[in-house]
Amino acid sequence: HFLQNVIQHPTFKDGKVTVNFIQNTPSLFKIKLPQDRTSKVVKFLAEISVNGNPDVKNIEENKIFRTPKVPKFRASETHPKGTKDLLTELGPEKFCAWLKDEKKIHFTDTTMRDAHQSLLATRMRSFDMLKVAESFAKNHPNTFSMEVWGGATFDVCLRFLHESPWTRLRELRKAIPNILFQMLLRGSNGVGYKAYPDNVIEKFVEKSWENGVDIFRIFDSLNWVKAMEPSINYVRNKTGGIAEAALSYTGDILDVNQTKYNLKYYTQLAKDLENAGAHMIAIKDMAGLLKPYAATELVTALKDTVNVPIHLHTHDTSSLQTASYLKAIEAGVDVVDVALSGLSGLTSQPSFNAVVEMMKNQPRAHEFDMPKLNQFSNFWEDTRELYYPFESGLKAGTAEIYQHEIPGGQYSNLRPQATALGLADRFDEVKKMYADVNKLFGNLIKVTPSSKVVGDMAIFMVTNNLTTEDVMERGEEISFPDSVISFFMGDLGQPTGGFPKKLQKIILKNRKPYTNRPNAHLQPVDFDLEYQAFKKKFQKGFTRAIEMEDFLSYTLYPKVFEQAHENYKAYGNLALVPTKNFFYGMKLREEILIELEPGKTVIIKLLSIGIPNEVGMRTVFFKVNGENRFVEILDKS
Ligand code: 3PY
Ligand code: ZN
Repeated sequence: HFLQNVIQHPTFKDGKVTVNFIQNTPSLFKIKLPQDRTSKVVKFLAEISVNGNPDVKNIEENKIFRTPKVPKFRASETHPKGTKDLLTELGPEKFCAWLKDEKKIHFTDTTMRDAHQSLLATRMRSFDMLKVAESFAKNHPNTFSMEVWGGATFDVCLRFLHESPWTRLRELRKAIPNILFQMLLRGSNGVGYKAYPDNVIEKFVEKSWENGVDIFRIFDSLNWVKAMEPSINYVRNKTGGIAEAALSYTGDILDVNQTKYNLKYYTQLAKDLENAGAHMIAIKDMAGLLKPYAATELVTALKDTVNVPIHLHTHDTSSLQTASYLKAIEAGVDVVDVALSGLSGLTSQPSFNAVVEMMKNQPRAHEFDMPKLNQFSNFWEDTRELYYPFESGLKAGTAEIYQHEIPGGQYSNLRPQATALGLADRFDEVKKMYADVNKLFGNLIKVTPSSKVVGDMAIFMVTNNLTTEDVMERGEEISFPDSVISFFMGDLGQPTGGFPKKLQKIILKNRKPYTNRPNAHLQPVDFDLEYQAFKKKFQKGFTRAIEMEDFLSYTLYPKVFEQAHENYKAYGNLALVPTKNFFYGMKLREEILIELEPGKTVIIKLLSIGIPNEVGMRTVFFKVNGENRFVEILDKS
């Protein structure tokens, strides 16, 4: 490249070369890059180093990061047998019977899904997960399951991390073939915020199983059994996996004044879900409201009511939830959800490490190699530093949760959402309004997406200085947020006890709501036709064959997929870029290694960033595998 530049330079062509020609002509070192994988990744690094990652706000200059250490494991040995092997051997029914007979308490590790969704706005990258995946699988094969997929991770993977969620799942499956994988499925809403046609959910379930999901935790944001039934059936009929149906817990069953969601309500719901075909029942305490003595009551009652194993999920927002686990374990719960300590506590799950210690030398103890388990916690504690701009800001447990009931997974998003709208100093009002809106809406189960509707309305009311009285008295003049209108139309299903009629009229104005399943109104996707059209549209730019999985991503999130595709065409596979450089670019003289594929590594060193020229372009010089390269980047500042 360099010689080409010399030969083609006008001075050289005119035969006017002097001894200082090379020294005085820096453009000779400007080597145009071919559009290969290396060039694309270099272009990305140049872009982020000049303009920053648009997803990252409030950067601390000169922040020092620690180097996370991967706990040792034997790479050459095969994976020890785990629950995945047992499920393959027994099938879902017998597997669940085995679990019910187990005396030991079992653990689901949520580190790679709910923990970072609830603490770090879902930004955990596959790069960091894959670093420790094999080591975890080989060191702790007695983990019951790992929640690694679903919920908000699908959307965030594509939208902000520029990764394919399907590739994440496959890569993790390869590294962890022995432990059950679990995903969170929002029933008829899939992994989105609205209902999708039934045949899309069916295909999604089938493909999730094929790519590695074993346990499908299915919930509905209003606890509407009708909305969960189809997903339960798809898991039963289209996969060899486990249909775990969830009762989303709200309120307080021990409070005699709270009559809507009482013990009877939950036991009936569990019975209905068992009758609908659930292999397991989850208590999904998404806001961390299930207090210790309520856990005793609920787990005891559920054990008396249904014959399937009970799985308990909570968020430690109040810092009280380890006590609830103790009570639930005493009452016979089969599995509890925990997160490795470095990513546990507060809006995340209780600490895996601490709960194992709590049970040591007790009848239901489950032995883990504690020094090793603690090393994994340290890995995540160090890795977490890289994600500091996404921390929610909550520093201590808060009993306020019992008033506002904001789910853990929403809390870490609501504050930035409020801040972006200029409500940073009014977040207390937003939380209070969240509770007021819940009351106004008739006391809802609040979990994605119904929780988003309540959050949107709360932010809307605080922004516009509206009270609940204003809404009831002069709501006819108010244009409500789209999500609120859609909710009152019935787009997310029917809440227990129905919608408050007067409010529904105010919000819908002259539109007529419906009461059957939202999916019943949706045209099924014609897979033969639409998949072919999709392939035609997107094949250009793909470096591999397009798959049905890509089409599903597009069907769920069309705009996000298109953007991710454009990004892929420009920069290639960004999941390979180390997290520090993905979020913060490169520092001058920094040298990094990127493994483009096993055995093919590029060494990239940032040499200099030039000053902007008259049109704002900066020339960024690198050394790439020992060769000088440059990229021109528009400075957007
Ligand atoms: C999700 O749907 O993403 C949740 O985590 C709900 O709790
Ligand atoms: Zn959760």
